[in-house]
Amino acid sequence: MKIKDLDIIPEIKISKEDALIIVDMQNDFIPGGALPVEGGDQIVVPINELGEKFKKEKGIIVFTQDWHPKNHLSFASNHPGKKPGDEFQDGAIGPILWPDHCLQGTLGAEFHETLDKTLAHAIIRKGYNPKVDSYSGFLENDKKTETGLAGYLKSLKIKRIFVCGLALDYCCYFTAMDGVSFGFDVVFLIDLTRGIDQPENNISNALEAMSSRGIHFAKKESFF
Ligand code: VGL
Ligand code: ZN
Repeated sequence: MKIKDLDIIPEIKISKEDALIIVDMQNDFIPGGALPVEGGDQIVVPINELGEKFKKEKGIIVFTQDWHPKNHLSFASNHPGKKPGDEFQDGAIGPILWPDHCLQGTLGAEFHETLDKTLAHAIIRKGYNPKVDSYSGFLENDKKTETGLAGYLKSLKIKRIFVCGLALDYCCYFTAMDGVSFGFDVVFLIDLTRGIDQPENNISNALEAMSSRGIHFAKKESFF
């Protein structure tokens, strides 16, 4: 499935039952960082502009932040003989190994300097257990440890979430899919994300799975 084949919601009105989830807009995922996502720099300003709109319409805005310790088992450097990009699946780590990225307290883990940090009502950190990766903003990859995001949104009576940020086929994808599991209406903002596309066809598979799951797609222009 390709981006151009998706049905796009033409018009969206934001209410206070809506939340914008801005996933992992951190230096390490932007070109020049440790795990750069191609074009990641192009979505910062439009995300800020949509965030402003959410703020005006009283929607809730949450940032997620990948936040790993040095001994995190998703890093190839913690597996002798392995390199970033190698396929690897062991429990809650995989399907590939990553370069060291988003180390707690480093510049790489900080939000991109152009991102408007004042927009966030809450920031959810994830990936701090060395043995368990956490792509989703809701659930760690063991599929049972919650980050608290679902409870936070439910306590605020949020019904619908909009997912954008990095990377399309990892943290945005898993956040959107888990959003459905937790009972939210999920809208994926396809022009406000960029993907890694490893292993092969990962983006296309993610789009297919999200469509089948009832996730909707929209663009920034759907709000303006
Ligand atoms: C991510 C790979 C490893 C992401 C985080 O934000 O999509 N991808 N850690
Ligand atoms: Zn990570």
